[in-house]
Amino acid sequence: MNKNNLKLAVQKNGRLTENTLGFLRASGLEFESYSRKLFSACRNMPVEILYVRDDDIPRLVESGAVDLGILGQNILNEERPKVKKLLNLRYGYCSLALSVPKESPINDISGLNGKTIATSYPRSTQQFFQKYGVKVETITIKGSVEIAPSLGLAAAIVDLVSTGSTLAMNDLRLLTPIYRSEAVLIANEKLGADTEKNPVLRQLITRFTSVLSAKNYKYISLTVPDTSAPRLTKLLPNLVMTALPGQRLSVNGVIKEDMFWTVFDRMKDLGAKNIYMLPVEKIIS
Ligand code: PRT
Ligand code: ZN
Repeated sequence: MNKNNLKLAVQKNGRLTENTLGFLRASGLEFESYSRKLFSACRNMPVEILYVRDDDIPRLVESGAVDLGILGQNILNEERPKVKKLLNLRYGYCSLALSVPKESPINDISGLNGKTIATSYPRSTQQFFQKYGVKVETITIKGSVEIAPSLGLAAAIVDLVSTGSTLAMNDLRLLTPIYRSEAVLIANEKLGADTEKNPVLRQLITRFTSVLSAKNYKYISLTVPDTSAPRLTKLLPNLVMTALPGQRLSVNGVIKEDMFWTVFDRMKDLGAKNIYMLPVEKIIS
């Protein structure tokens, strides 16, 4: 390892690993990774990737042992390390949620007054119940929190949920979400002052944001009769139009994905044909 290289800690082997490595590669970082590797030096940038347990990332970044880390927002909320959050990365989506056994008579938060809640997130749990003025005990369990109610350990659980299938499998029902989470990029608080590392950091953030903003956009391509041009320009002002034989125009450009279905029907009315929508990999502006 080289001390002037920017160091980024990522989860070694877990739910965030595949998406994180995919995101880094989409951002143009070239590196080897296989399951037994502890760190990789990037071939094309002075960046080193360290593979660690996600629980260790807050301390590694806070202490400055590494400069950057990628982990779930849920861990930040729970541990509140002194680090700077730089970006939401738009994968690893889940919610921290309060759930009770299907047959439980409890139907609202206040119904849990005086009860015990099993969780790996005691701080988030206590903070949530305090907000509602409800007093609960928490019992901290690191794995398989879902089985605590059936063992008679707790009246409810607070755990991460994504599809909800684990809840269903354990005969639990969701009472209320507590907060939403996704993967985030964090930095050591003093990193901005490191003049040696700053240019690389800026370059990396530019690459990350160009990959993230591309996720919002789609490349669209279609043809319309040339008489539709004025109305189409009104609808989608930033598209490029090129004349085709047969009084038709070829129309191309980038649109916001959430606009697509709203304009789709109107484009049909304008005689649009050969409509293609493609993902955009990167946007550099
Ligand atoms: O070994 P290491 O300590 O690094 O990993 P870990 O076992 O502590 O974490 P891991 O890999 O399970 O999760 C890493 C991160 O992924 C979490 O901190 C979250 O930010 C994010 N994430 C996204 C999730 C989930 N979705 C998720 N569904 N983390 C955990 N779960 C678990 C949840 O705890 C429950 O057991 O999946 C189950 C529920 O899933 P569904 O789909 O059945 O609802
Ligand atoms: Zn962990």
